[in-house]
Amino acid sequence: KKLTLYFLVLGFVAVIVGSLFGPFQALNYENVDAYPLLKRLLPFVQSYYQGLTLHGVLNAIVFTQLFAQAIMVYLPARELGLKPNMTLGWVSWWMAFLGLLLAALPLLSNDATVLYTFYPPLKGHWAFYLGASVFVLSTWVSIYLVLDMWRRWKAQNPGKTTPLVTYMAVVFWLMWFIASIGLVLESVLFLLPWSFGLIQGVDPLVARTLFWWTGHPIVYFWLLPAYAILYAILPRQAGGKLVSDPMARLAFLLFLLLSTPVGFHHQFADPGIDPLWKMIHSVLTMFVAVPSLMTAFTLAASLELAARMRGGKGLLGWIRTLPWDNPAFVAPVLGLLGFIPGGAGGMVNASFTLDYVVHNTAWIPGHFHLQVAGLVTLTAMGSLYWLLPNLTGKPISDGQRRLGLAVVWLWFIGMMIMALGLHWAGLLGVPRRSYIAQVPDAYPQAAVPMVFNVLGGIVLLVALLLFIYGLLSVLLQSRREVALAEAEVPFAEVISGPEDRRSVAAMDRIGFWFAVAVILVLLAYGPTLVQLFSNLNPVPGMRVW
Ligand code: HAS
Repeated sequence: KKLTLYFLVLGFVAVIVGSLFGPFQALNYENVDAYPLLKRLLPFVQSYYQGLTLHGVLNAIVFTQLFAQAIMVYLPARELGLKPNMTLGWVSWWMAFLGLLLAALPLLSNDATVLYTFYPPLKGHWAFYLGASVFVLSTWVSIYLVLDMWRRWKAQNPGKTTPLVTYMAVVFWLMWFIASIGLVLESVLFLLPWSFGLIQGVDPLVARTLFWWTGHPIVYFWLLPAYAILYAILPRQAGGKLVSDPMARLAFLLFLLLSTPVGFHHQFADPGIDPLWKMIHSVLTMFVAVPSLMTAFTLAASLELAARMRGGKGLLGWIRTLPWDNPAFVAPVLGLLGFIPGGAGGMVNASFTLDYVVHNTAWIPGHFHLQVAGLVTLTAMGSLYWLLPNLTGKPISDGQRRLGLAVVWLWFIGMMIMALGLHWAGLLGVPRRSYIAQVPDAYPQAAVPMVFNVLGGIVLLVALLLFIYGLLSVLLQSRREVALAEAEVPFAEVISGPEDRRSVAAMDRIGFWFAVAVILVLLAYGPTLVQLFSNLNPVPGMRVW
Protein backbone atom coordinates (compact mmCIF):
# COMPACT_ATOMS: atom_id res chain seq x y z
CA LYS A 1 0.00 0.00 0.00
CA LYS A 2 2.81 2.36 0.89
CA LEU A 3 4.61 1.66 -2.37
CA THR A 4 1.41 2.17 -4.38
CA LEU A 5 0.73 5.40 -2.53
CA TYR A 6 4.26 6.67 -3.26
CA PHE A 7 3.86 5.97 -6.98
CA LEU A 8 0.42 7.56 -6.97
CA VAL A 9 1.40 10.71 -5.09
CA LEU A 10 4.53 11.25 -7.20
CA GLY A 11 2.40 10.81 -10.33
CA PHE A 12 -0.22 13.30 -9.19
CA VAL A 13 2.47 15.83 -8.18
CA ALA A 14 3.81 15.52 -11.75
CA VAL A 15 0.41 16.02 -13.38
CA ILE A 16 -0.42 18.98 -11.14
CA VAL A 17 2.86 20.76 -11.91
CA GLY A 18 2.63 19.84 -15.60
CA SER A 19 -0.98 20.99 -15.86
CA LEU A 20 -0.17 24.37 -14.34
CA PHE A 21 1.70 25.10 -17.59
CA GLY A 22 -1.46 24.23 -19.56
CA PRO A 23 -3.24 27.60 -19.34
CA PHE A 24 -0.16 29.24 -20.88
CA GLN A 25 -0.46 26.93 -23.89
CA ALA A 26 -4.18 27.71 -24.12
CA LEU A 27 -3.49 31.46 -24.02
CA ASN A 28 -0.87 31.04 -26.74
CA TYR A 29 -3.60 29.56 -28.93
CA GLU A 30 -5.74 32.63 -28.28
CA ASN A 31 -2.87 34.80 -29.48
CA VAL A 32 -2.22 36.03 -25.93
CA ASP A 33 1.46 35.95 -25.04
CA ALA A 34 1.54 35.20 -21.32
CA TYR A 35 5.16 34.04 -21.38
CA PRO A 36 6.66 37.37 -20.28
CA LEU A 37 4.41 37.13 -17.20
CA LEU A 38 5.39 33.50 -16.62
CA LYS A 39 9.08 34.45 -16.86
CA ARG A 40 8.52 36.99 -14.11
CA LEU A 41 6.72 34.43 -11.92
CA LEU A 42 9.15 31.59 -12.65
CA PRO A 43 12.46 33.05 -13.89
CA PHE A 44 13.73 29.62 -15.00
CA VAL A 45 11.09 29.43 -17.76
CA GLN A 46 12.82 30.84 -20.83
CA SER A 47 10.40 30.12 -23.64
CA TYR A 48 7.08 28.78 -24.89
CA TYR A 49 8.88 25.64 -26.03
CA GLN A 50 10.37 25.01 -22.60
CA GLY A 51 6.91 25.38 -21.04
CA LEU A 52 5.49 23.00 -23.64
CA THR A 53 8.25 20.46 -22.98
CA LEU A 54 7.56 20.55 -19.23
CA HIS A 55 3.81 20.26 -19.87
CA GLY A 56 4.17 17.28 -22.23
CA VAL A 57 6.87 15.39 -20.33
CA LEU A 58 5.27 15.70 -16.89
CA ASN A 59 1.70 14.98 -17.99
CA ALA A 60 2.06 12.52 -20.84
CA ILE A 61 5.21 10.63 -19.89
CA VAL A 62 5.70 10.92 -16.13
CA PHE A 63 2.17 10.93 -14.68
CA THR A 64 0.88 8.14 -16.90
CA GLN A 65 3.84 5.84 -16.23
CA LEU A 66 3.72 6.33 -12.46
CA PHE A 67 -0.03 5.72 -12.44
CA ALA A 68 0.52 2.49 -14.39
CA GLN A 69 3.23 1.40 -11.96
CA ALA A 70 0.84 2.04 -9.06
CA ILE A 71 -2.30 0.42 -10.45
CA MET A 72 -1.00 -2.44 -12.56
CA VAL A 73 1.05 -3.91 -9.72
CA TYR A 74 -1.39 -3.21 -6.87
CA LEU A 75 -4.53 -4.61 -8.52
CA PRO A 76 -3.09 -8.03 -9.46
CA ALA A 77 -1.38 -8.28 -6.06
CA ARG A 78 -4.73 -7.72 -4.33
CA GLU A 79 -6.57 -10.03 -6.66
CA LEU A 80 -4.07 -12.87 -6.18
CA GLY A 81 -3.56 -12.14 -2.50
CA LEU A 82 0.20 -12.16 -3.07
CA LYS A 83 2.88 -9.71 -2.03
CA PRO A 84 5.24 -8.54 -4.78
CA ASN A 85 8.98 -8.65 -4.11
CA MET A 86 9.11 -5.50 -1.99
CA THR A 87 12.85 -4.91 -2.32
CA LEU A 88 12.51 -4.77 -6.08
CA GLY A 89 9.30 -2.78 -5.72
CA TRP A 90 11.23 -0.04 -3.91
CA VAL A 91 14.09 -0.33 -6.41
CA SER A 92 11.56 0.52 -9.15
CA TRP A 93 10.24 3.51 -7.19
CA TRP A 94 13.73 4.88 -6.49
CA MET A 95 14.77 4.38 -10.12
CA ALA A 96 11.70 6.31 -11.23
CA PHE A 97 12.26 9.04 -8.65
CA LEU A 98 16.00 9.51 -9.22
CA GLY A 99 15.60 9.27 -13.01
CA LEU A 100 12.92 11.92 -12.86
CA LEU A 101 15.07 14.16 -10.68
CA LEU A 102 18.06 13.85 -13.04
CA ALA A 103 15.92 14.54 -16.11
CA ALA A 104 14.18 17.46 -14.39
CA LEU A 105 17.39 19.46 -13.86
CA PRO A 106 18.15 20.15 -17.56
CA LEU A 107 14.42 20.55 -18.23
CA LEU A 108 14.21 23.32 -15.66
CA SER A 109 17.44 24.98 -16.79
CA ASN A 110 16.22 25.06 -20.43
CA ASP A 111 18.94 22.60 -21.46
CA ALA A 112 16.51 19.95 -22.68
CA THR A 113 13.85 21.91 -24.51
CA VAL A 114 13.24 19.09 -26.96
CA LEU A 115 9.47 18.54 -26.49
CA TYR A 116 8.18 15.20 -25.31
CA THR A 117 9.11 13.46 -28.57
CA PHE A 118 12.79 14.62 -28.35
CA TYR A 119 13.32 14.33 -32.12
CA PRO A 120 16.94 14.79 -33.21
CA PRO A 121 18.49 17.05 -34.42
CA LEU A 122 16.99 18.89 -31.42
CA LYS A 123 19.55 18.04 -28.78
CA GLY A 124 19.16 17.90 -25.00
CA HIS A 125 21.67 17.66 -22.16
CA TRP A 126 22.92 14.10 -21.45
CA ALA A 127 21.35 14.25 -17.98
CA PHE A 128 17.92 14.45 -19.61
CA TYR A 129 18.43 11.33 -21.74
CA LEU A 130 20.09 9.42 -18.89
CA GLY A 131 17.42 10.40 -16.34
CA ALA A 132 14.61 9.61 -18.79
CA SER A 133 16.18 6.21 -19.59
CA VAL A 134 16.47 5.27 -15.91
CA PHE A 135 12.90 6.48 -15.37
CA VAL A 136 11.55 4.34 -18.22
CA LEU A 137 13.70 1.32 -17.28
CA SER A 138 12.08 1.32 -13.83
CA THR A 139 9.02 -0.11 -15.61
CA TRP A 140 11.03 -3.22 -16.52
CA VAL A 141 11.31 -3.88 -12.77
CA SER A 142 7.51 -3.51 -12.52
CA ILE A 143 7.17 -6.02 -15.36
CA TYR A 144 9.28 -8.48 -13.38
CA LEU A 145 7.22 -7.90 -10.21
CA VAL A 146 3.96 -8.85 -11.92
CA LEU A 147 5.37 -11.78 -13.90
CA ASP A 148 6.94 -13.09 -10.70
CA MET A 149 3.59 -12.93 -8.81
CA TRP A 150 1.86 -14.61 -11.73
CA ARG A 151 4.47 -17.38 -11.82
CA ARG A 152 4.10 -17.98 -8.07
CA TRP A 153 0.31 -18.08 -8.37
CA LYS A 154 0.53 -20.52 -11.29
CA ALA A 155 2.81 -22.80 -9.24
CA GLN A 156 0.27 -22.79 -6.40
CA ASN A 157 -2.74 -23.27 -8.73
CA PRO A 158 -1.68 -25.67 -11.47
CA GLY A 159 -4.13 -25.95 -14.36
CA LYS A 160 -6.25 -22.98 -13.26
CA THR A 161 -7.01 -20.03 -15.55
CA THR A 162 -5.36 -16.72 -14.68
CA PRO A 163 -7.87 -14.49 -12.84
CA LEU A 164 -9.16 -11.61 -14.98
CA VAL A 165 -7.38 -8.60 -13.46
CA THR A 166 -4.07 -10.44 -13.31
CA TYR A 167 -4.57 -11.51 -16.91
CA MET A 168 -5.02 -7.86 -17.88
CA ALA A 169 -1.92 -6.85 -15.91
CA VAL A 170 0.32 -9.60 -17.33
CA VAL A 171 -0.75 -8.91 -20.92
CA PHE A 172 -0.37 -5.17 -20.36
CA TRP A 173 3.20 -5.46 -19.07
CA LEU A 174 4.19 -7.84 -21.87
CA MET A 175 2.76 -5.40 -24.40
CA TRP A 176 4.84 -2.64 -22.82
CA PHE A 177 7.98 -4.78 -22.82
CA ILE A 178 7.77 -5.24 -26.61
CA ALA A 179 6.76 -1.62 -27.09
CA SER A 180 9.52 -0.08 -24.98
CA ILE A 181 12.36 -1.77 -26.92
CA GLY A 182 12.24 0.93 -29.65
CA LEU A 183 12.87 3.71 -27.15
CA VAL A 184 15.59 1.72 -25.39
CA LEU A 185 17.37 1.19 -28.74
CA GLU A 186 17.03 4.86 -29.67
CA SER A 187 18.43 5.90 -26.34
CA VAL A 188 21.30 3.40 -26.08
CA LEU A 189 22.42 3.46 -29.72
CA PHE A 190 21.94 7.13 -30.49
CA LEU A 191 20.75 9.69 -27.96
CA LEU A 192 23.05 8.80 -25.06
CA PRO A 193 26.26 8.38 -27.13
CA TRP A 194 25.38 11.59 -29.03
CA SER A 195 24.77 13.64 -25.90
CA PHE A 196 27.99 12.31 -24.32
CA GLY A 197 29.87 13.39 -27.47
CA LEU A 198 30.81 9.84 -28.50
CA ILE A 199 29.15 10.20 -31.91
CA GLN A 200 28.77 13.46 -33.79
CA GLY A 201 25.32 13.14 -35.21
CA VAL A 202 22.14 11.10 -35.38
CA ASP A 203 20.09 10.24 -38.44
CA PRO A 204 16.74 11.92 -37.65
CA LEU A 205 14.73 9.37 -39.64
CA VAL A 206 16.19 6.35 -37.87
CA ALA A 207 15.66 8.04 -34.50
CA ARG A 208 12.06 8.96 -35.33
CA THR A 209 11.31 5.42 -36.51
CA LEU A 210 12.65 3.89 -33.29
CA PHE A 211 10.80 6.55 -31.30
CA TRP A 212 7.44 5.72 -32.91
CA TRP A 213 8.01 1.99 -32.43
CA THR A 214 7.41 2.92 -28.77
CA GLY A 215 5.52 6.15 -29.35
CA HIS A 216 2.25 4.69 -30.53
CA PRO A 217 1.94 1.75 -28.14
CA ILE A 218 2.90 4.13 -25.35
CA VAL A 219 -0.60 5.63 -25.75
CA TYR A 220 -2.02 2.19 -24.89
CA PHE A 221 0.46 2.01 -22.02
CA TRP A 222 -1.34 5.14 -20.78
CA LEU A 223 -4.79 3.86 -21.66
CA LEU A 224 -4.82 0.27 -20.40
CA PRO A 225 -4.54 1.01 -16.64
CA ALA A 226 -7.69 3.09 -17.15
CA TYR A 227 -9.30 0.23 -19.11
CA ALA A 228 -8.38 -2.19 -16.30
CA ILE A 229 -10.22 0.07 -13.84
CA LEU A 230 -13.16 0.45 -16.24
CA TYR A 231 -13.53 -3.32 -16.60
CA ALA A 232 -12.64 -4.37 -13.08
CA ILE A 233 -14.06 -1.62 -10.86
CA LEU A 234 -16.55 0.61 -12.75
CA PRO A 235 -19.38 -1.96 -13.07
CA ARG A 236 -19.37 -2.32 -9.27
CA GLN A 237 -19.36 1.48 -8.79
CA ALA A 238 -22.39 1.53 -11.06
CA GLY A 239 -24.09 -1.10 -8.89
CA GLY A 240 -23.85 -3.99 -11.38
CA LYS A 241 -21.53 -6.58 -12.92
CA LEU A 242 -19.13 -6.85 -15.84
CA VAL A 243 -21.20 -8.55 -18.54
CA SER A 244 -18.45 -10.61 -20.13
CA ASP A 245 -15.15 -11.99 -18.87
CA PRO A 246 -13.88 -13.22 -22.29
CA MET A 247 -14.65 -9.91 -24.02
CA ALA A 248 -12.45 -8.10 -21.48
CA ARG A 249 -9.63 -10.60 -21.98
CA LEU A 250 -9.92 -10.45 -25.75
CA ALA A 251 -9.66 -6.64 -25.73
CA PHE A 252 -6.41 -6.81 -23.76
CA LEU A 253 -5.06 -9.65 -25.90
CA LEU A 254 -5.72 -7.64 -29.07
CA PHE A 255 -3.79 -4.73 -27.59
CA LEU A 256 -0.85 -7.09 -26.98
CA LEU A 257 -0.93 -8.13 -30.64
CA LEU A 258 -1.74 -4.87 -32.37
CA SER A 259 -0.44 -1.94 -30.30
CA THR A 260 3.10 -1.91 -31.68
CA PRO A 261 3.06 -2.72 -35.43
CA VAL A 262 1.31 0.57 -36.28
CA GLY A 263 3.91 3.28 -35.58
CA PHE A 264 4.32 4.47 -39.19
CA HIS A 265 0.94 6.20 -38.93
CA HIS A 266 2.90 8.93 -37.12
CA GLN A 267 5.32 9.04 -40.05
CA PHE A 268 3.02 9.29 -43.07
CA ALA A 269 4.72 12.60 -43.89
CA ASP A 270 8.29 11.32 -43.34
CA PRO A 271 10.46 10.54 -46.37
CA GLY A 272 12.46 7.33 -46.68
CA ILE A 273 9.75 4.86 -45.63
CA ASP A 274 8.13 2.83 -48.39
CA PRO A 275 4.47 3.92 -48.83
CA LEU A 276 3.48 0.24 -48.90
CA TRP A 277 4.60 -0.13 -45.29
CA LYS A 278 2.84 3.10 -44.36
CA MET A 279 -0.34 1.68 -45.89
CA ILE A 280 0.07 -1.62 -43.99
CA HIS A 281 0.48 0.28 -40.71
CA SER A 282 -2.55 2.42 -41.60
CA VAL A 283 -4.70 -0.72 -42.03
CA LEU A 284 -3.32 -2.29 -38.82
CA THR A 285 -4.22 0.95 -36.99
CA MET A 286 -7.83 0.48 -38.01
CA PHE A 287 -7.61 -2.98 -36.41
CA VAL A 288 -6.21 -1.58 -33.15
CA ALA A 289 -9.41 0.46 -32.79
CA VAL A 290 -11.37 -2.82 -32.60
CA PRO A 291 -10.55 -3.59 -28.92
CA SER A 292 -11.75 -0.08 -28.03
CA LEU A 293 -14.96 -0.57 -30.00
CA MET A 294 -15.43 -3.87 -28.13
CA THR A 295 -14.79 -2.01 -24.88
CA ALA A 296 -17.47 0.54 -25.80
CA PHE A 297 -19.94 -2.31 -26.25
CA THR A 298 -18.99 -4.30 -23.12
CA LEU A 299 -18.94 -1.26 -20.84
CA ALA A 300 -22.17 0.22 -22.17
CA ALA A 301 -23.85 -3.18 -21.70
CA SER A 302 -22.44 -3.42 -18.16
CA LEU A 303 -23.71 0.06 -17.33
CA GLU A 304 -27.15 -0.78 -18.72
CA LEU A 305 -27.23 -3.99 -16.70
CA ALA A 306 -26.31 -2.01 -13.56
CA ALA A 307 -29.00 0.57 -14.25
CA ARG A 308 -31.66 -2.10 -14.84
CA MET A 309 -30.59 -3.84 -11.59
CA ARG A 310 -31.22 -0.47 -9.91
CA GLY A 311 -34.73 -0.38 -11.39
CA GLY A 312 -33.91 1.66 -14.51
CA LYS A 313 -36.51 1.51 -17.30
CA GLY A 314 -37.00 2.55 -20.94
CA LEU A 315 -34.80 2.69 -24.02
CA LEU A 316 -32.54 5.38 -22.57
CA GLY A 317 -34.36 6.26 -19.35
CA TRP A 318 -32.17 3.74 -17.46
CA ILE A 319 -29.24 6.17 -17.73
CA ARG A 320 -30.89 8.41 -15.12
CA THR A 321 -30.76 5.69 -12.47
CA LEU A 322 -26.97 5.36 -12.58
CA PRO A 323 -25.15 6.78 -9.51
CA TRP A 324 -24.54 10.32 -10.77
CA ASP A 325 -23.68 11.44 -7.21
CA ASN A 326 -20.55 9.24 -7.00
CA PRO A 327 -17.38 10.83 -8.42
CA ALA A 328 -15.73 7.37 -8.71
CA PHE A 329 -18.47 6.55 -11.21
CA VAL A 330 -19.03 9.94 -12.86
CA ALA A 331 -15.35 10.69 -13.61
CA PRO A 332 -14.62 7.63 -15.80
CA VAL A 333 -18.04 7.76 -17.49
CA LEU A 334 -17.50 11.40 -18.50
CA GLY A 335 -14.06 10.37 -19.72
CA LEU A 336 -15.68 7.63 -21.82
CA LEU A 337 -18.10 10.10 -23.37
CA GLY A 338 -15.19 12.32 -24.44
CA PHE A 339 -13.35 9.24 -25.71
CA ILE A 340 -16.02 8.71 -28.40
CA PRO A 341 -15.13 11.84 -30.46
CA GLY A 342 -11.46 11.34 -29.48
CA GLY A 343 -11.52 7.83 -30.92
CA ALA A 344 -13.33 8.96 -34.06
CA GLY A 345 -10.63 11.60 -34.54
CA GLY A 346 -8.02 8.87 -34.10
CA MET A 347 -9.54 6.99 -37.03
CA VAL A 348 -9.24 10.13 -39.15
CA ASN A 349 -5.58 10.37 -38.18
CA ALA A 350 -5.09 6.70 -38.99
CA SER A 351 -6.27 7.16 -42.57
CA PHE A 352 -3.29 7.38 -44.91
CA THR A 353 -5.05 10.07 -46.96
CA LEU A 354 -7.01 12.07 -44.36
CA ASP A 355 -4.02 12.45 -42.05
CA TYR A 356 -2.43 14.88 -44.53
CA VAL A 357 -5.25 17.33 -43.71
CA VAL A 358 -4.68 17.30 -39.97
CA HIS A 359 -1.03 16.27 -39.47
CA ASN A 360 0.99 18.80 -37.45
CA THR A 361 -2.05 21.02 -36.94
CA ALA A 362 -3.81 21.91 -33.69
CA TRP A 363 -6.22 19.03 -34.48
CA ILE A 364 -3.64 16.55 -33.09
CA PRO A 365 -3.46 18.02 -29.55
CA GLY A 366 -7.27 18.24 -29.75
CA HIS A 367 -7.34 14.47 -30.37
CA PHE A 368 -4.97 13.46 -27.64
CA HIS A 369 -6.34 15.77 -24.98
CA LEU A 370 -9.65 13.89 -25.25
CA GLN A 371 -7.84 10.57 -24.93
CA VAL A 372 -5.16 11.03 -22.33
CA ALA A 373 -6.11 14.26 -20.55
CA GLY A 374 -9.76 13.17 -20.79
CA LEU A 375 -10.42 9.46 -20.28
CA VAL A 376 -7.09 8.45 -18.70
CA THR A 377 -6.84 11.42 -16.34
CA LEU A 378 -10.52 11.40 -15.37
CA THR A 379 -10.37 7.67 -14.61
CA ALA A 380 -7.26 8.26 -12.50
CA MET A 381 -9.00 11.11 -10.65
CA GLY A 382 -12.12 8.98 -10.08
CA SER A 383 -10.04 6.06 -8.79
CA LEU A 384 -8.79 8.21 -5.90
CA TYR A 385 -12.25 7.95 -4.28
CA TRP A 386 -11.87 4.21 -3.59
CA LEU A 387 -8.09 3.99 -3.71
CA LEU A 388 -7.07 6.64 -1.18
CA PRO A 389 -9.30 5.35 1.67
CA ASN A 390 -8.07 1.83 0.88
CA LEU A 391 -4.40 2.83 0.83
CA THR A 392 -4.37 5.28 3.74
CA GLY A 393 -7.48 4.57 5.86
CA LYS A 394 -8.40 8.25 5.46
CA PRO A 395 -12.13 8.71 4.86
CA ILE A 396 -13.66 10.97 2.22
CA SER A 397 -16.48 13.13 3.54
CA ASP A 398 -19.72 13.98 1.71
CA GLY A 399 -18.45 17.53 1.21
CA GLN A 400 -15.22 16.26 -0.35
CA ARG A 401 -17.26 14.00 -2.64
CA ARG A 402 -19.44 16.92 -3.74
CA LEU A 403 -16.29 18.93 -4.44
CA GLY A 404 -15.00 15.92 -6.40
CA LEU A 405 -18.15 15.92 -8.52
CA ALA A 406 -17.68 19.61 -9.31
CA VAL A 407 -14.02 18.99 -10.22
CA VAL A 408 -14.70 16.14 -12.64
CA TRP A 409 -17.61 17.90 -14.36
CA LEU A 410 -15.52 21.08 -14.76
CA TRP A 411 -12.56 19.04 -16.04
CA PHE A 412 -14.80 17.30 -18.56
CA ILE A 413 -16.52 20.50 -19.74
CA GLY A 414 -13.21 22.39 -19.98
CA MET A 415 -11.59 19.55 -21.92
CA MET A 416 -14.51 19.27 -24.34
CA ILE A 417 -14.56 23.01 -25.04
CA MET A 418 -10.80 23.14 -25.54
CA ALA A 419 -10.72 20.02 -27.69
CA LEU A 420 -13.46 21.45 -29.90
CA GLY A 421 -11.43 24.64 -30.33
CA LEU A 422 -8.22 22.75 -31.11
CA HIS A 423 -9.82 20.40 -33.67
CA TRP A 424 -11.56 23.31 -35.36
CA ALA A 425 -8.47 25.52 -35.38
CA GLY A 426 -6.49 22.63 -36.84
CA LEU A 427 -8.90 22.33 -39.74
CA LEU A 428 -8.42 26.06 -40.34
CA GLY A 429 -4.68 25.54 -40.69
CA VAL A 430 -3.36 26.50 -37.26
CA PRO A 431 -0.14 24.52 -36.64
CA ARG A 432 0.58 22.61 -33.46
CA ARG A 433 3.66 23.22 -31.26
CA SER A 434 4.07 26.81 -32.43
CA TYR A 435 4.61 30.00 -30.49
CA ILE A 436 1.91 31.74 -32.49
CA ALA A 437 1.28 34.42 -29.87
CA GLN A 438 4.58 36.10 -30.73
CA VAL A 439 3.08 37.07 -34.09
CA PRO A 440 0.34 39.67 -33.57
CA ASP A 441 -3.03 38.55 -34.99
CA ALA A 442 -1.70 35.29 -36.38
CA TYR A 443 -4.30 33.06 -38.05
CA PRO A 444 -7.23 35.51 -38.04
CA GLN A 445 -9.38 32.88 -39.80
CA ALA A 446 -9.30 30.84 -36.56
CA ALA A 447 -10.38 33.66 -34.23
CA VAL A 448 -13.58 31.88 -33.11
CA PRO A 449 -12.09 28.47 -32.24
CA MET A 450 -9.26 30.27 -30.47
CA VAL A 451 -11.84 31.69 -28.06
CA PHE A 452 -12.91 28.10 -27.31
CA ASN A 453 -9.28 27.21 -26.51
CA VAL A 454 -8.89 29.92 -23.96
CA LEU A 455 -12.34 29.38 -22.40
CA GLY A 456 -11.56 25.69 -22.04
CA GLY A 457 -8.17 26.56 -20.53
CA ILE A 458 -9.77 28.81 -17.90
CA VAL A 459 -12.37 26.19 -16.89
CA LEU A 460 -9.59 23.60 -16.65
CA LEU A 461 -7.49 25.87 -14.44
CA VAL A 462 -10.42 26.29 -12.03
CA ALA A 463 -10.94 22.51 -12.02
CA LEU A 464 -7.25 21.93 -11.36
CA LEU A 465 -7.11 24.36 -8.41
CA LEU A 466 -10.21 22.76 -6.84
CA PHE A 467 -8.68 19.32 -7.43
CA ILE A 468 -5.45 20.30 -5.65
CA TYR A 469 -7.47 21.65 -2.72
CA GLY A 470 -9.62 18.49 -2.54
CA LEU A 471 -6.65 16.12 -2.78
CA LEU A 472 -4.69 17.93 -0.07
CA SER A 473 -7.75 18.09 2.20
CA VAL A 474 -8.02 14.27 2.04
CA LEU A 475 -4.31 13.48 2.27
CA LEU A 476 -3.42 15.95 5.02
CA GLN A 477 -6.30 15.17 7.40
CA SER A 478 -5.38 13.24 10.54
CA ARG A 479 -8.58 11.08 10.68
CA ARG A 480 -8.04 7.42 9.89
CA GLU A 481 -10.47 4.51 9.95
CA VAL A 482 -9.02 1.03 10.22
CA ALA A 483 -12.09 -0.50 8.53
CA LEU A 484 -11.43 1.54 5.38
CA ALA A 485 -7.78 0.55 5.26
CA GLU A 486 -8.70 -3.09 5.61
CA ALA A 487 -11.50 -3.00 3.06
CA GLU A 488 -11.11 -5.02 -0.10
CA VAL A 489 -10.46 -3.37 -3.44
CA PRO A 490 -13.99 -3.03 -4.93
CA PHE A 491 -13.60 -5.54 -7.77
CA ALA A 492 -16.77 -6.04 -9.77
CA GLU A 493 -18.44 -9.41 -10.10
CA VAL A 494 -17.82 -10.84 -13.56
CA ILE A 495 -20.28 -12.84 -15.64
CA SER A 496 -18.63 -15.90 -17.15
CA GLY A 497 -20.50 -19.02 -18.22
CA PRO A 498 -19.33 -22.59 -18.93
CA GLU A 499 -19.52 -21.78 -22.66
CA ASP A 500 -16.68 -19.28 -22.14
CA ARG A 501 -14.26 -21.87 -20.85
CA ARG A 502 -12.67 -22.85 -24.13
CA SER A 503 -12.10 -19.31 -25.38
CA VAL A 504 -10.72 -18.21 -22.01
CA ALA A 505 -8.35 -21.20 -21.97
CA ALA A 506 -7.15 -20.39 -25.50
CA MET A 507 -6.46 -16.78 -24.50
CA ASP A 508 -4.65 -17.96 -21.38
CA ARG A 509 -1.78 -19.33 -23.50
CA ILE A 510 -0.04 -16.02 -22.91
CA GLY A 511 3.44 -17.25 -23.89
CA PHE A 512 2.14 -18.26 -27.31
CA TRP A 513 0.37 -14.91 -27.87
CA PHE A 514 3.49 -13.07 -26.75
CA ALA A 515 5.49 -14.94 -29.42
CA VAL A 516 2.88 -14.01 -32.06
CA ALA A 517 3.10 -10.35 -30.99
CA VAL A 518 6.92 -10.42 -31.33
CA ILE A 519 6.66 -11.93 -34.82
CA LEU A 520 4.14 -9.27 -35.88
CA VAL A 521 6.49 -6.49 -34.74
CA LEU A 522 9.44 -8.07 -36.54
CA LEU A 523 7.40 -8.33 -39.75
CA ALA A 524 6.03 -4.79 -39.49
CA TYR A 525 9.34 -3.11 -38.63
CA GLY A 526 12.05 -5.52 -39.80
CA PRO A 527 12.32 -4.66 -43.53
CA THR A 528 12.17 -0.88 -42.98
CA LEU A 529 14.69 -0.93 -40.13
CA VAL A 530 17.09 -3.12 -42.09
CA GLN A 531 16.86 -0.68 -45.01
CA LEU A 532 17.26 2.42 -42.79
CA PHE A 533 20.22 0.98 -40.87
CA SER A 534 21.94 -0.15 -44.07
CA ASN A 535 21.60 3.41 -45.39
CA LEU A 536 23.52 4.77 -42.41
CA ASN A 537 26.89 5.64 -43.80
CA PRO A 538 29.39 6.74 -41.20
CA VAL A 539 32.26 8.81 -42.60
CA PRO A 540 35.44 6.84 -41.74
CA GLY A 541 36.96 8.10 -38.53
CA MET A 542 34.06 10.47 -37.78
CA ARG A 543 31.39 8.10 -36.43
CA VAL A 544 28.51 10.17 -37.71
CA TRP A 545 25.38 8.02 -37.85
FE1 HAS B 1 -3.96 8.73 -31.08
C1 HAS B 1 -1.66 10.90 -32.53
C2 HAS B 1 -4.56 7.33 -34.13
C3 HAS B 1 -6.07 6.45 -29.61
C4 HAS B 1 -2.80 9.69 -27.99
N1 HAS B 1 -2.53 10.04 -30.40
C5 HAS B 1 -1.72 10.85 -31.16
C6 HAS B 1 -0.87 11.63 -30.29
C7 HAS B 1 -1.16 11.25 -29.01
C8 HAS B 1 -2.21 10.27 -29.09
C9 HAS B 1 -0.50 11.75 -27.75
O1 HAS B 1 -3.19 7.18 -36.84
C10 HAS B 1 0.13 12.70 -30.74
C11 HAS B 1 1.53 12.19 -30.88
C12 HAS B 1 2.45 13.32 -31.27
O2 HAS B 1 2.79 14.13 -30.40
O3 HAS B 1 2.79 13.44 -32.45
N2 HAS B 1 -5.12 7.21 -31.76
C13 HAS B 1 -5.26 6.83 -33.04
C14 HAS B 1 -6.26 5.77 -33.12
C15 HAS B 1 -6.68 5.52 -31.85
C16 HAS B 1 -5.94 6.43 -31.00
C17 HAS B 1 -6.74 5.08 -34.34
N3 HAS B 1 -4.36 8.19 -29.18
C18 HAS B 1 -5.25 7.22 -28.79
C19 HAS B 1 -5.26 7.10 -27.36
C20 HAS B 1 -4.35 8.01 -26.90
C21 HAS B 1 -3.79 8.69 -28.06
C22 HAS B 1 -6.11 6.13 -26.58
C23 HAS B 1 -3.91 8.33 -25.52
C24 HAS B 1 -4.29 7.70 -24.44
N4 HAS B 1 -3.26 9.07 -32.96
C25 HAS B 1 -3.59 8.33 -34.06
C26 HAS B 1 -2.76 8.76 -35.19
C27 HAS B 1 -1.93 9.78 -34.74
C28 HAS B 1 -2.28 9.95 -33.34
C29 HAS B 1 -2.77 8.24 -36.55
C30 HAS B 1 -0.87 10.55 -35.55
C31 HAS B 1 -1.46 11.73 -36.20
C32 HAS B 1 -0.44 12.66 -36.82
O4 HAS B 1 -0.70 13.13 -37.93
O5 HAS B 1 0.59 12.97 -36.21
C33 HAS B 1 -7.68 4.46 -31.44
O6 HAS B 1 -7.09 3.58 -30.51
C34 HAS B 1 -8.95 5.05 -30.92
C35 HAS B 1 -10.01 4.00 -30.68
C36 HAS B 1 -11.14 4.54 -29.87
C37 HAS B 1 -12.42 4.37 -30.13
C38 HAS B 1 -13.46 4.96 -29.20
C39 HAS B 1 -14.25 3.87 -28.44
C40 HAS B 1 -15.17 4.51 -27.47
C41 HAS B 1 -15.31 4.15 -26.15
C42 HAS B 1 -16.26 4.93 -25.28
C43 HAS B 1 -17.59 4.22 -25.04
C44 HAS B 1 -18.46 5.00 -24.14
C45 HAS B 1 -19.20 4.46 -23.12
C46 HAS B 1 -19.95 5.40 -22.23
C47 HAS B 1 -19.24 3.02 -22.82
C48 HAS B 1 -12.86 3.62 -31.31
C49 HAS B 1 -14.57 3.02 -25.52
C50 HAS B 1 -21.41 5.09 -22.16
C51 HAS B 1 -22.01 6.09 -21.26
C52 HAS B 1 -23.23 5.99 -20.72
C53 HAS B 1 -23.71 7.04 -19.83
C54 HAS B 1 -24.11 4.86 -20.94
